[in-house]
Amino acid sequence: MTEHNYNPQALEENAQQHWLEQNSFAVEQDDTREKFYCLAMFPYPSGQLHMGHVRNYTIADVIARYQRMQGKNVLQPMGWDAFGLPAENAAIKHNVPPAQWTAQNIDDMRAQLKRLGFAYDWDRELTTCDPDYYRWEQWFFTRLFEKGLAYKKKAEVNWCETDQTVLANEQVVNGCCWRCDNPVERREIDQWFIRITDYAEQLLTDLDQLDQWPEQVRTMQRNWIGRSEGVELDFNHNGESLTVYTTRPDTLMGATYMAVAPQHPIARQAAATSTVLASFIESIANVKVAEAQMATMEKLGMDTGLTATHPLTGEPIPIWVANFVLMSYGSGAVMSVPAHDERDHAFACKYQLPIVQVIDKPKYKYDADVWQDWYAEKSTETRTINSGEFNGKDFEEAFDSVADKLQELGKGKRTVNYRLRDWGVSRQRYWGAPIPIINCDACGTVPVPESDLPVVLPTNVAFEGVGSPIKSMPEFYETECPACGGAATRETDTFDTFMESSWYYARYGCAQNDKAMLDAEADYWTPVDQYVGGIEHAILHLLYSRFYHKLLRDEGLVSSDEPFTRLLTQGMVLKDGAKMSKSKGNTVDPQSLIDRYGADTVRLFSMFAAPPEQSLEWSDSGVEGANRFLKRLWKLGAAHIGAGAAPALDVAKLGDQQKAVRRKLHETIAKVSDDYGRRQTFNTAIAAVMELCNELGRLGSEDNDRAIMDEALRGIVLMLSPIVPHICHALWRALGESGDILDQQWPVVDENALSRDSVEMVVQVKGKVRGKVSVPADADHAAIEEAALAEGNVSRFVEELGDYAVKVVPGKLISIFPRKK
Ligand code: ANZ
Ligand code: ZN
Repeated sequence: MTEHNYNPQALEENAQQHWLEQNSFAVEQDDTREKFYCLAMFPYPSGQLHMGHVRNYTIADVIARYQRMQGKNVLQPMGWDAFGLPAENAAIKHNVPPAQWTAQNIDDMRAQLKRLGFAYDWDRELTTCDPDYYRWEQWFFTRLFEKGLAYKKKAEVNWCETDQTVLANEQVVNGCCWRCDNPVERREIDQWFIRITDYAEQLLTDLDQLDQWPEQVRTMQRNWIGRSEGVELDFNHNGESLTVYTTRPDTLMGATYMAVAPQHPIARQAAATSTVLASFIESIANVKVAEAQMATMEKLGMDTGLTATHPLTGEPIPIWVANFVLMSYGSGAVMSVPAHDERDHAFACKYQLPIVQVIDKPKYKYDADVWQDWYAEKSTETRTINSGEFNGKDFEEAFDSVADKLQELGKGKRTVNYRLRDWGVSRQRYWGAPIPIINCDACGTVPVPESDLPVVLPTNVAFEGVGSPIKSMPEFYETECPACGGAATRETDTFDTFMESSWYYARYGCAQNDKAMLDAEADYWTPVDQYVGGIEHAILHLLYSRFYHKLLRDEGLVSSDEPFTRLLTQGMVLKDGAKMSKSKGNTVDPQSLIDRYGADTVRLFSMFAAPPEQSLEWSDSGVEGANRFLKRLWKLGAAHIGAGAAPALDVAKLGDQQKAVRRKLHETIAKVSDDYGRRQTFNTAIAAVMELCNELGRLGSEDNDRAIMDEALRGIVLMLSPIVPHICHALWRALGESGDILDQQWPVVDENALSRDSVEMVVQVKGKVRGKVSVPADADHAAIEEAALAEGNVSRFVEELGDYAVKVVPGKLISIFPRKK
């Protein structure tokens, strides 16, 4: 070892070879130690690692290694989210089967991850397109089917014409496909659904348990679930009830018209007798936009000529068909209160329908301009008007009394509604797990029996167009009905790939088990103690996984309620202020950086450049800076080690300078420990270590100097080892240690080193700084005062004061001022 031979390529290969030989990261259940399960969201095997991956996986690796040094039994696995559209697109483009393309990409990316030195238990590696994995998903789906939690229905869906597939609501972004960005249409198709709505309440209330999740993510989920409390009430139409859902029963006396969705039975009924109405309904029902877009569309409607009877006044109210009413929410019909709902108001103005104000805010005058500011308020300041027996009430009083009245009359009941819809899991694409269902003319939908699972997706396929090849493969879909033995056909749709990613974290706990989906070991490892991933998954993946975990729990497969105890959402990697991405052509290839500087430099830069939750701005000079620091560290180590074994520390003989350096060392340990564990700000931890390294320049070559240098180097190497494990592995060995640094105890603070024998205090006279004095740390008031007055400059100003008083702020300030007469 010499000061100038920091050779990351050789040294990193050496460390990785050692870990491989020792199988250093393979773990098993161990009930004598606390377990810690650290996981980063697994990648889609696109073929190449990008800087976002590097950042994501480095953050998780640092946490995993740190926790291991806390003495915990740490699991950190890795796998592949291997189904999905890009493989099909590549197949069409390059004429290779998706399975082959995917396998090749996985091999390439695995090699890149290994080169970065991540502490993965590769024995648990899993690939979601492997039948050994998806067979359990198919099995679980048949369990859900038997419990009535999976069902098929014709449903209007979001359809992407470009990708030829159905999209979940979560996959529609601003009315466009989340993948290809083309506008989404509405279509009616037979679909499989999973009843996530049965779990809406739990998914909402259990968010309260997740106090180690970013508040932002919890809020997004809360809004997505969209719980509202209201009343379901019946208007009467020709002796039949026309049910509406409202969150504002307090405005019931202001309902001046009804609006129904174009698919509502009343709309259909009216259409039968009017061709004008029929063609209008047809035109608005077939609008090809996603649900979210409807809110911003122009409001269109038409009078059906029918009326409904108001449940309290008995007055007839006109029924309109309107494009803003959704058939899939509430009852598909609304009572419109144009004075207090913006949408109803716009509609009433457009079609000249009556507007009756029923809420007033006595302090404000009704005025069309300011009215907009409070007309929809749910407040204790408002009072009901024009509402007969309900007049003079604030929001809650009016809500309750109208709700009670309706309940009494048998015309309404309080209900809770959720915006959340059941999860549509069918996809018309090829590269996914086949839905394990057989359609039989005699028996209907029949789940594939467990003994016939998995239903293997044929991988030797030719792509001719965008359509799924298995839809034209009789050898795949022609089969026998498991119930009656008759001829039947398989489902040719495949699962949404979010199905695979919703439970993979649990499967890592028993990845090799070929007898069961999950087992006791999987239950031991779950929940994940630390999950790391992008904020873009705040709803989709994180909501589905939470749901799935509860399904697994209710099947008796895990015993916890939630899958991820602590969540860290890392920020994006930017270059010149824009997100690094292939489409923008501003990517930096991690591989070329590794080739040039080594993995430790890449890891150090990505942890040093920003706190993990914030975006990281790419900087070439930052990378060089990281590399320079590692060279310096190497040099520091080499110089010290080259000078021979260090003498033992003699605490009794420490000089002031030496004490100061040692204090800095232990202050740094305290700070860095907090940065790693509680704050998770690794950038400030690194900065503190760098500062400490500078401080070491104050040491000379006396015995105690060398002893402190030895102590400090060991501390630094230990503290940096989660971030730059290779160089630390080498330095640890060079310091004469035989054990693995991986398994060392995290350094502990020596409280004695922190104590200061003397403290420096500022002296003020009449509020102005007049000097500084150094006093013993345990000096009493009299001694401090004496020391302050002994200062020449201070005594000069004190003389001018005459009678004076002294105030002491311990450890900081001595303030001298004239005594009031
Ligand atoms: C009368 C009313 C008066 C309403 C008022 C609001 C304000 P959330 O909170 O999202 O649950 N609504 C009910 N079903 C609907 C459907 N199928 N399509 C479109 N809108 C529907 O929204 C509940 C409110 O949305 C309900 O309360 C209803 O309008 C409307 F000053 O009823 B409200
Ligand atoms: Zn049958």
